[in-house]
Amino acid sequence: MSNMKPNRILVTSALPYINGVKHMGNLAGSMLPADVYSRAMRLMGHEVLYICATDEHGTPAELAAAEAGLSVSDYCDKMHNAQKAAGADFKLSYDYFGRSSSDATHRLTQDFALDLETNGFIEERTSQQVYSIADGRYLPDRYVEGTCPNCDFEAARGDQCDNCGKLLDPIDLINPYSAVSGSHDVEIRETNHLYLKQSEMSGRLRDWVESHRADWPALTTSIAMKWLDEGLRDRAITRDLTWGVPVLGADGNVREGFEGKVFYVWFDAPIAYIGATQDWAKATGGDWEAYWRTDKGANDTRYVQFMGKDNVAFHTLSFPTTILGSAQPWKLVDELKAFNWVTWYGGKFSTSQKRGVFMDQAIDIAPSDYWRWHLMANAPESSDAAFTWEDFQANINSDLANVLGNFVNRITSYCVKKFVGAVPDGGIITDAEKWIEAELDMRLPQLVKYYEAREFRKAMAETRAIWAAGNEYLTQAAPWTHYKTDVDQAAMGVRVGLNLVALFGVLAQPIIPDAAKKILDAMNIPEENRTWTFRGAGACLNALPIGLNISAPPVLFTKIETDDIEAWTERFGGEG
Ligand code: B3M
Ligand code: ZN
Repeated sequence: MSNMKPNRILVTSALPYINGVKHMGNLAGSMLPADVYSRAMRLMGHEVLYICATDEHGTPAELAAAEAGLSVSDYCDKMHNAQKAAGADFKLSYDYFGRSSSDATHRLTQDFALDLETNGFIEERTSQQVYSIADGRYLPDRYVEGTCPNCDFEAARGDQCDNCGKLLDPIDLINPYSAVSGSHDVEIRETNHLYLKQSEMSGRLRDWVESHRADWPALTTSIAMKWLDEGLRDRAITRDLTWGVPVLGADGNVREGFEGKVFYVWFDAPIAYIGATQDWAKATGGDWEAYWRTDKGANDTRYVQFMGKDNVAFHTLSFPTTILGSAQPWKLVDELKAFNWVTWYGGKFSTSQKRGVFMDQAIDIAPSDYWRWHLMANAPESSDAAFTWEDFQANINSDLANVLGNFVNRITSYCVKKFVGAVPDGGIITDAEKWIEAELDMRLPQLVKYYEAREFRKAMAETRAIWAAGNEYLTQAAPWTHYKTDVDQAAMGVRVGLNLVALFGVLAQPIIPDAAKKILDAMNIPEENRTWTFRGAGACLNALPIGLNISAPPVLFTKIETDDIEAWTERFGGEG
């Protein structure tokens, strides 16, 4: 039922900043949905390349390294590996998890900047910057904090106010102070920087965003149009920092007057999507140009980006300005899925205030399948979504343990007990079989459509409804009742039930891969039969060969107890 011909799909998710293992909100708002989508598209036979990387430049890296007492380079090495490990714990199936600090991204960034300047989209300007006399340095972005001019929040960062989300220029801050030393002994000084002339691209950007109004989520297009309607400002794309991509002239040497300056992290970070793809190609022999160069096949690639709403402006305005302004055949994004935020009981996650659970902690208290299911079933698509331990417990115990786990266990255990653990033949088609076939003929194509449209809450709800239909079938077919008087008809119920178990295992792979593997292993489904192309419910219900030996899988989901919730609330915070 897929309305997509087999396709080459490039998937990227917003690059997690290097500073610290990410919280569940970061996971839910970019990497996890990108992974579920990538797995679902692979399952349906598409060629998918899922690229991500650590975002290693800018003030987040420098400040965090200083706090850790490490050089920035050593800190990035350490934290790249920590984030890569956290991704593996959550079964994030990146084809490559790269680093924005790689040579490939350095080279690409410098080439883009030269092309943009040649084409008149970059120019050098003198600007005003906050300078700390006490620290003897300029204070770009997060090096300076102060009162937000928009909402009076007193600890706003120089680049963005955490309280109201507004993007700021450090000189906008009221009562600024150094985030390094806390000193208020600061002054505004002139400094020269390169500016990306977004304002000159706004007409083309508006046309491009308008062209996607029908197929992009309203959240994406509304954010882009808001910035365009406010009038795009040219933005400084270099900083007075030492860690980052150096600013080179056409001769390959440091550009005159730019010693001690590097490109702004948001200029090079999206370019790292390309750099990490080049690093993937270097590591695997793959063809990166088929994904990124429209003169080398990328027009046949569908590029899908995943990110949180605070990253949309950069991905719909400044990065496309870089791509379009280069006048090189680089690929623009085709689909952009933006998410609202997962909140912690309605508030922000915070390490310092012990509010929220982070990836490395979460994996210690519950299996990745539990988190994957809960975060996707409650994905913050049309609004922010509050995480609560109570909802987490309810979803896991009901959806996974009761609806899916109980179904699988009941029918496989019964087959082992009464039909020697082999798929039995026999029986006639009754209303029960007609019902489940009609139900699946309606629901399975719908599930495919939700995945293709990247509507994750709906895809999860449809998946749960399919599991519930399996339980309803067993209630109608009641093999255990028939067994007393008509073993053949009992065999029909068991056979169809086992085919449902196999189908549920195949469909669970994008979401809860560990449980899916246990189910498919117990059903003796060979690896090569674990992809899925919908050919009508009838085929799904008769896929297993008669006589196939199966077993009852181990307990798939242990219920979450109230004691667990109390302990986790104590450790990670909860209501209030
Ligand atoms: N590192 C994530 C953030 O803003 C940022 C994304 C970059 S994607 C190129 O938290
Ligand atoms: Zn603010």
